[in-house]
Amino acid sequence: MAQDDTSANHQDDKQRDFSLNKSDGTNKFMTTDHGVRINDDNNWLKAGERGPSLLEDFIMREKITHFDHERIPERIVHARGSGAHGFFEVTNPIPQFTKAGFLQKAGQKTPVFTRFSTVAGSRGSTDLARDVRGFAVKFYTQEGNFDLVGNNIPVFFIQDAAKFPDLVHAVKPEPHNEIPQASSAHDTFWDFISLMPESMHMIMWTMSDRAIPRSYRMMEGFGVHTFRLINEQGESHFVKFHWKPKLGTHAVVWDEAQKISGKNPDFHREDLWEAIDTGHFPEWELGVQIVPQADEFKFDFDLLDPTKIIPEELVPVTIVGRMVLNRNPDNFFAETEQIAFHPGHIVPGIDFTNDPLLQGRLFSYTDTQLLRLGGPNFHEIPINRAIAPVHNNQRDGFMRQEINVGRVSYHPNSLGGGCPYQAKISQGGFSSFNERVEAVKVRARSESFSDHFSQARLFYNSQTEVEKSHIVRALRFELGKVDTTAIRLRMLGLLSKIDENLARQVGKGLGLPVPDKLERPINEGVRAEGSDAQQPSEKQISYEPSDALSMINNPTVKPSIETRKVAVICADGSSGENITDLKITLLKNGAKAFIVAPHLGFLATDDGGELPIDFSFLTSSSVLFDAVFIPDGGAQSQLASDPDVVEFVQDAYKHCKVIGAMGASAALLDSLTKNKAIEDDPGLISGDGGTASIERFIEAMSDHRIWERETILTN
Ligand code: HDE
Repeated sequence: MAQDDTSANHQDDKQRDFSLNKSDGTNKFMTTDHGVRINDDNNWLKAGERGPSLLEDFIMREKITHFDHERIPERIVHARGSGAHGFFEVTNPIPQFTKAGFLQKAGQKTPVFTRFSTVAGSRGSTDLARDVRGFAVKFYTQEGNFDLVGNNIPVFFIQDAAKFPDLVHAVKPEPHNEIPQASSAHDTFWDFISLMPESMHMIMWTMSDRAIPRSYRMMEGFGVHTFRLINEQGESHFVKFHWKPKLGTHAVVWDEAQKISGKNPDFHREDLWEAIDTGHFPEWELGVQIVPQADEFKFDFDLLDPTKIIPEELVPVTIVGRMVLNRNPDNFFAETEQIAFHPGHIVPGIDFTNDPLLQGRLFSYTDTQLLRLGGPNFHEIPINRAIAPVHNNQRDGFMRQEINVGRVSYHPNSLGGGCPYQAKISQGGFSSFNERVEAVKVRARSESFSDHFSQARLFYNSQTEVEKSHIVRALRFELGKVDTTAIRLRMLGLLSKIDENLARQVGKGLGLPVPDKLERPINEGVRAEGSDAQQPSEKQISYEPSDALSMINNPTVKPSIETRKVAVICADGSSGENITDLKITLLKNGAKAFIVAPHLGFLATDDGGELPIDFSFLTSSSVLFDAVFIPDGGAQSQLASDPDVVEFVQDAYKHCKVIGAMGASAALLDSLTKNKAIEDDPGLISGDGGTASIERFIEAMSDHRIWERETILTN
């Protein structure tokens, strides 16, 4: 529905109002859940001071009972996550493609809540697992809630929802011993994958650094499936949704990820929280790839196949708006845990396609909330409530909050004046796109879904040499953790269908030859083009490499050090002037310096001053920072003999981070680089600590990582 002006303006002002449900408990008497004031919260009612506790104590029984019931089932997938409030603002309205009210006018704002997550791990697992990241956005629009429940990877492992339980069973900890947690590096996952050639494109993405982001704020997001946009005339266009991060798309390296998992498993959660807390609001642009209905069969791949992208070179991404996350939740459980996303929460102007993965999801998400949130009234939980008015004849059920008055709860009715009325399409009533479907009922996969390797190859070929080597190493790691040789061999066979050299390199790491032929049976029951039912397709489409698929060449990446963290390694006697100059210049550039020293408290600087120390070498680690700076000042010999300091700097070096060593501290760099010349490495900055050297340090940092160093290190 095209909104009239009044409601569109109203939408701009509308905030989600939680005030009725908020409570901070300050300056209030403690009461029971039923409002009786409590006089003693420390002692259970007893028969005598040293006697048995009495069952009669309704106060303590209520307290303990509530506590016993505090946990709800964690999400079966995407259990570990973090979220934030914000808004979506239209910058380039697209009424020609969609009648969705929230996309009609430039400047129009819609409140959102966004939750990021890992997939495989439990609620308490590490943020830095090698995994897909969920990227789920709830738009509270005037026409109802629209959930864009996507991932940071634009394709998926499987083509049909029927295989989802198998995929998840395979990747979760193995059932006999519940090992390993939040990791795909084990036999059952790779057993399944090695029998599912359709997963090969997604595997290339999950083995790339996309699966170990530097920050949730530095990830792209994708709606994955092809959806439809429907305009006022009822015309349909296919659409793929993209989120492009303002800070660029960046990752950590695998060794770093594993160390972060030990040093700070909340690394991403904390990063998101701190960024919002300090006013560095994370921001993404929302882009759309639009394909006219008439072009449905124009491509060499099927638009309905969720293991395929539409290369941006074929259909460019048009930016329609931006999302800013500007408020942390007040309560993790109430908001981040209880939010219920559903790809079936759509609004007029947006519609589904027959993507068989999407279709299965439409069933799954309500079903899971019924269990997880305890019944059919989860839409009444504050974080899930629509700002659009809700009226229907749904009634009762566990934990019903609304008191529906009157005696009418059916339609049609005359006793209630016919209310609530059904809306005509012209009044904003939802109507599905009238797609013609004439078909035979079958349990089958479309032939057009059978090319499993061309886009996997496109992805691999679009990576820089450094990124390719990370994929090789990730596969060596993951398959190296697999005990069953037959599974490793099957994977090498599949990889060779993507790229012979990739398979050979992985095989070298595993000490195994690449098999000539794919072992049977593979992927039973999934039809493959031009062959019997068990072999993947031989069809090959050749694509031009695409920069949008690389992280290093990604068009979202611009030189910036905004919100980056620098560890300033100090000991008593370090140059106060160097440290202060660096701190000021970093702040001006939106980044921050933290003093790390052998002890906490205050640092005695060379000029007789004192500076507060942020971390000791015990409470922090190189992997928690983006760069390292060692000021001048005579503390070098003290630092050089401290193994914690040496490890700190060596890790930064190994992880391709920029290291600035001022004055005499440069000697520390010599010992790092051994025989390699410092001049060859643009990320090793020495100087006098003055403005020029600090500027060179910042400039080098703005490239995120010094990837050339990997080549220097391995040669
Ligand atoms: Fe999900 N997925 N999924 N998924 N998914 C869930 O819903 C499911 C899929 C995604 O932050 C569950 O509330 C099936 C693709 C995200 O709360 C569950 C299939 C994509 C989140 C579920 C898929 C996603 C979920 C678990 C195959 C990317 C977290 C708890 C047919 C486009 C949302 C819950 C949040 C969560 C089912 C595949 C994204 C069980 C059956 C493809 C981001 O309903």
